[in-house]
Amino acid sequence: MAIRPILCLPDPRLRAVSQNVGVVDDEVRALMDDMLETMYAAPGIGLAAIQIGVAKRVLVIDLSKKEDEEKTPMFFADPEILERSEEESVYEEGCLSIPEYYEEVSRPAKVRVRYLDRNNERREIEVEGLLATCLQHEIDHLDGKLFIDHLSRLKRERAIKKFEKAARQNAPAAPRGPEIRARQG
Ligand code: K1U
Ligand code: ZN
Repeated sequence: MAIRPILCLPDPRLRAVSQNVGVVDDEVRALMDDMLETMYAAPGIGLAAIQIGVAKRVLVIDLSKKEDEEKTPMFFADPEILERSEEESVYEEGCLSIPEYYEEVSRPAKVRVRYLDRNNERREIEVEGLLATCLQHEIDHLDGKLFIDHLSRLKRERAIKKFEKAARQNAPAAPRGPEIRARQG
């Protein structure tokens, strides 16, 4: 198992649409293990494969709160939302790819989801509460969507600008070409 770097806004790979895996084999299980370790280390309650740069429709979730609490990891491959409730619920969401930025998002309160589990068994679950919110947030990642896409245009553009600026400031300085040195010398 390995902790992998998490991509952050404005990395364009976060906008990729991920591909179905079809079968959960040892390679997909190894990816799930790396994702789980990366999510626990962050820490977070969910992670989609594209957040570590892998464009496969795989996600992990663990909503257990305390470090000493027994871990309850959930593994999903090729998830599909079959039904969404009309009723919505609002939750203040965060995202490991948009660090230290939180906003309220409204989503369907209940969803029915079909997926492949870690043992390649096809399953269907109906979920509500934080699990419904987190699953929808992670499935959005698989479609290249971020939670800021659910906000007003003003809030979304402000957030994107903030992270673009941070990325520019953290970027290594461009190497100076000989013509610049010649002009200076
Ligand atoms: O997908 C991600 O970026 C992970 C994200 C999941 C999520 C959080 C809240 C609502 C919907 C989806 C996170 O885990 S952000 C971090 C977080 O919520 C958290 C971190 C430590 C302890 C408890 C929660
Ligand atoms: Zn996220």
